[in-house]
Amino acid sequence: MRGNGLEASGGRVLVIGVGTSGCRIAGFMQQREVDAKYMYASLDEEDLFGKEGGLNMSGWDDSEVQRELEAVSRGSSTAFVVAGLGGSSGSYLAPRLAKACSANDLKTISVLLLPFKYQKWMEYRAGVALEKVRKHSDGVLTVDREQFVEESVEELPLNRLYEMIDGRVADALEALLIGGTGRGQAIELRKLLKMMESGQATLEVRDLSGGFDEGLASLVRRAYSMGSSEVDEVLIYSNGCRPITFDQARFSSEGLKGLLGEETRLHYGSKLTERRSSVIAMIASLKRTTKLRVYDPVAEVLGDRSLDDDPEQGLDIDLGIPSLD
Ligand SMILES: Nc1nc2c(ncn2[C@@H]2O[C@H](COP(=O)(O)OP(=O)(O)OP(=O)(O)O)[C@@H](O)[C@H]2O)c(=O)[nH]1
Ligand SMILES: [Mg+2]
Repeated sequence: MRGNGLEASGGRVLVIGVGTSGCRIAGFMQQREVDAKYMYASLDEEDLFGKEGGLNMSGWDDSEVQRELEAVSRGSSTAFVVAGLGGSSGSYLAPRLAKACSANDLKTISVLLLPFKYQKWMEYRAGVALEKVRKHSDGVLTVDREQFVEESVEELPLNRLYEMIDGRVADALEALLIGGTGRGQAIELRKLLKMMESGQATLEVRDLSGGFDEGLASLVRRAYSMGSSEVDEVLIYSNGCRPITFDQARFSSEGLKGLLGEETRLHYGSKLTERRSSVIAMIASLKRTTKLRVYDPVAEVLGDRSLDDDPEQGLDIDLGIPSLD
């Protein structure tokens, strides 16, 4: 097991895989022996196949989820809730698990995969789930699945494409959890949490089949397309046998500062592992006002207000109707 450099700050990270993608991503990380505690939850028995301690949470209420989490999270102070949104299991269970994590005083980082653009019918559910998860998380990291279509050259069958995506996300998350080895420079989770203070960040991952510089250039282009008014802070890091060199950091930071503005804070990191392949990833923390592609239309209407649990109270909004007494 590789250490995750977080022990000093309070125990092992708890990684919770939720639904098909979440369970697969967490499963990849566990297979690769990333030192963390693992928990798997779904409404679909198939997602839990071969996962020790996998929980079919169909029919569980909030208090059952919370009790389970209390037992599993003993000795951990940070949790990663990993889920794909837009389907059933992830959208339904991720908010509940995030809520249970924060109720157990865990620093909660939720990693949420957004549906493809063509899956319009999933957007509403994904948006609502995202908003709910956000309410219970210290930081939300969204991964737009669309990024993997734009750069995928070969035609993959759908299930292989999903598996490839989940593998890349696992590669990127792994680097946040394993401590710096050899020449690698540790990416501190604390820094990541600080970056996410505004509440949201996005993760972009590139494999290096087109070369390291092309991967890096693709990330820089992506940051640019997000726009300087949206991006607060950027972390670029690699995981695998290829570290980011000083020159690459210097050139890309000149480019990024030129595109995003001098005041944009940039961080670089590399995790060196024995693996032959590498990925390069970027986490961009976004200003609170940034609208993601998938958003909750209800939250949009309510703004800072929220619906009362007690429906009679209603909303304190002047409807402009003259009183009829
Ligand atoms: N065909 C296929 N689709 C997947 C796969 N993984 C994710 N998806 C799609 O992504 C959506 C949401 O992500 P998932 O991680 O699967 O979420 P889920 O909670 O398991 O969703 P459901 O399976 O619909 O309950 C799903 O509804 C599927 O459309 C996969 O391995 N194969
Ligand atoms: Mg599923």
